[in-house]
Amino acid sequence: MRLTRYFLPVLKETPAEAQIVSHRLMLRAGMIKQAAAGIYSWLPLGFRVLKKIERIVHQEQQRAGHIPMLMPTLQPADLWRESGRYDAYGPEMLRIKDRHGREMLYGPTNEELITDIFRAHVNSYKDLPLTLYHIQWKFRDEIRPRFGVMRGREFYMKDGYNFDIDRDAAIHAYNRHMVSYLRTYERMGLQAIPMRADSGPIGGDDTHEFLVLAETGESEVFYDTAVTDLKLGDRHIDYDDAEECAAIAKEWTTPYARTDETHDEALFAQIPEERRRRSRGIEVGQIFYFGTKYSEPMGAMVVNDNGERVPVHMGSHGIGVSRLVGAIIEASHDENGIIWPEGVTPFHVGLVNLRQGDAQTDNACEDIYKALAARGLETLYDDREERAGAKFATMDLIGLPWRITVGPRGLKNGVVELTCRRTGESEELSPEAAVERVAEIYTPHHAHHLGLPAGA
Ligand code: P5A
Repeated sequence: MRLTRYFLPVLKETPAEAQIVSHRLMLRAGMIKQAAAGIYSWLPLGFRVLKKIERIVHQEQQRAGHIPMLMPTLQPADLWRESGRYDAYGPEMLRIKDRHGREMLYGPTNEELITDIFRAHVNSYKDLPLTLYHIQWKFRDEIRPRFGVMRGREFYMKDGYNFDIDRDAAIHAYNRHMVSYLRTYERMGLQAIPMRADSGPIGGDDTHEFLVLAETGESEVFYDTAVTDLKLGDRHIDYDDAEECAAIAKEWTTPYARTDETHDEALFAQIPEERRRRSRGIEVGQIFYFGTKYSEPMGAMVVNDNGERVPVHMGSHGIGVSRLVGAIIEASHDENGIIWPEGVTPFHVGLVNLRQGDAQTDNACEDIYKALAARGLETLYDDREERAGAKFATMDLIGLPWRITVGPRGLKNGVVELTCRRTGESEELSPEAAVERVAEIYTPHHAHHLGLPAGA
């Protein structure tokens, strides 16, 4: 993408209304624009990051064997009366009447809608296990929307629902989600710690939230630093293997890690003092096992292998896709701007032309731009007639992890400069070698979708 043809409305001033760094940087980098309190338009740069995150979520869900679909944002109120949640949900639910006076709502979550789909089509244990998910906009009329996309009213969520014959099978689904979530967050360059939490309006006793540690987080958290040493890395995981999933879930949930809702001071005190931490975190996901809470009142039954009709055991599992954009920035920025992890960066590399209009420099940039594209790399080419300082400031603000800088002086010696946004370190290379290096850096990130179904 050539910057002269793009839409990147960066702001020079720091917007006064933004209280936390991710909100400030998203506004300054021209990623979002507020439409109403807690409701945002995603401008092109923000949209690219949102889509990158969404893609990782899709890939990891499908790797775990979960099936994508799409449900609507508007739902009939009657379904929620069946589960008893229509009144229980309270003023956070946006209630709407259509022209015929029918009561509708903008879905804050989809347990009822998916249970209705299930009961219409599935009758036998032979069709289980089944996990369906979608990524769709949700609406919660939060009393205090704030921090930009972090606590929005309209927000983008991945929500998945498992249907299993009994508790054991549903607990496997729970563990499978936990493991796939750990992988999902790691690919985004985040450490998200599963913490025992409270289930709130979704219900059930088994629930974990995934928290990214950050001073600006809305949740108070208590943990043993042993949990922060854990990493999945390149481990091969067989998601159908219940024992393997349970073992990984146990590894992550054995060290003490809880939110203030479930915190137990006596248990916490048993951890060696040097490993005890009290901090804040951003909740980027939550998983639930709630058994037959929805299947029983809504009649989602299957015939088991004894010929009896039994309610299915269910759980639901959410990832805050739009919130993640803010959470990643909270975890990865410096005083000059955002520093995108390679897995979610809106463009893989920035290309800076130091002497726009100089034929040799322009030609070298064009060649590099084409060579990067030929390797499947997305480049933001700053082809504006601007001072070098202004171009660097824009690149630093929008946070592309790698930058290739091309100027007449370097070209005289046959070199361009490759700069790492995170460390600030630069190296001089031939244009070909610079392209090669960037391609190498992204190879592991591009390899992730291999072996997945089309569309993943
Ligand atoms: C699980 C999926 C649920 O709704 N039902 C379907 C369950 N869980 S949850 O914890 O309430 O939400 C899942 C994740 O969505 C994000 N989230 C939000 N993001 C931005 N703004 C909001 N107002 C907001 N509310 C929830 C969180 O990341 C949460 O973990």
